[in-house]
Amino acid sequence: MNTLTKLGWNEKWQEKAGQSDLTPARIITEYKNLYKIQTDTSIHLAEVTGKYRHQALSREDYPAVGDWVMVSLPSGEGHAMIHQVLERTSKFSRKAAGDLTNEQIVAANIDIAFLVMSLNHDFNLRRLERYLIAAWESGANPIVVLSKADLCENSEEKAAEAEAAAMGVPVLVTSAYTGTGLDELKSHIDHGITVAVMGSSGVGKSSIINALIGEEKMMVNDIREDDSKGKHTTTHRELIMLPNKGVIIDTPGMRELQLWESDSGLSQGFQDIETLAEACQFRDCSHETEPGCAIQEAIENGELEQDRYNSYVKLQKELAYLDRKSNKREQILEKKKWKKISQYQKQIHK
Ligand SMILES: Nc1nc2c(ncn2[C@@H]2O[C@H](COP(=O)(O)OP(=O)(O)OP(=O)(O)O)[C@@H](O)[C@H]2O)c(=O)[nH]1
Ligand SMILES: [Mg+2]
Ligand SMILES: [Zn+2]
Repeated sequence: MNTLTKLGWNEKWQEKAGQSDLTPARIITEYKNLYKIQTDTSIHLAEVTGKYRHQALSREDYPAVGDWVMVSLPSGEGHAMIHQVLERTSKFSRKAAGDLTNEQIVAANIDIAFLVMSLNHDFNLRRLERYLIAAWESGANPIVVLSKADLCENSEEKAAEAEAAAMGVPVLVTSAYTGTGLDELKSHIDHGITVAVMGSSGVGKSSIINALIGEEKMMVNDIREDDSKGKHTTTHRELIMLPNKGVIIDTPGMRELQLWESDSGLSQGFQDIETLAEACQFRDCSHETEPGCAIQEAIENGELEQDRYNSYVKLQKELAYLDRKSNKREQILEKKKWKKISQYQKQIHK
């Protein structure tokens, strides 16, 4: 099998690439304005062409780790030039930190998202719900990976709680130290599959990847006693080929996952609540004080946890707010686009 195929290249990508003199490559690392790419035969640093930069309207138009790009290679020293990003099949996005209206793509073209949560300090069902929504929205299939089982005495109990919140998504109990659950993790990865590993800083994402590849490739800070604290050990997103099959993307821990958008992710993540709501007496039930409210009833009889419902309401509000923001942003982008077009036309007519 050639390198490109190992990286996940297939007929569908070939079709998207069409007939081209350019070389296909995958983005394996992203730095500031600079990328590391892998072609079938070599690895290069790469940047986008001037034309590309000129046409890009916003951050999500730029390549992200996992993207397939069409490049021209340098004849000698120098960077490869990225001319085109092939249309993504999936993207895991978040709201860019400190920026209300920008989308940050954490990883593109992923098939599976490992949502890692440690069984000690990081365990938090509300956070898990948030990750699940982002994963559903991404187009990838989520798998919940509970890590550091060796540090937890009631991991079965916690797994059951996570299963209840994850509704049908596989929940695996693992330990990078003892090897628990790693075979099951591996069983989800196949040829041509791209996995992205997400979660808070210090939950053991890089350790899991090291355990899967069987060597200490990714940096792990062994002095750190606790998770969720201190500096991030992994600082760049990076795509790595697994020794047997598939590729995996390591990501720096997120302090907080701010949702970017969700058309269907929220519904998929909270199907239990949306199904209940269908049984409310009033179609426009606000699930507060109305008679015949199936949700209030389910909370009372313990079928639905109050915390889970609160979480749903909170996330819904957050997404509605973002939606209003991003409508505004679309308008700004539209203006930008027309400005670019008119500048371009002026240039031609000079
Ligand atoms: N006890 C125990 N400790 C672990 C396990 N996996 C990782 N650790 C420790 O947890 C700490 C963080 O591990 P990393 O793999 O660097 O975590 P990370 O999620 O990649 O962190 P960032 O790169 O900062 O996002 C290190 O000190 C590891 O040695 C495990 O299965 N059991
Ligand atoms: Mg790491
Ligand atoms: Zn109701």
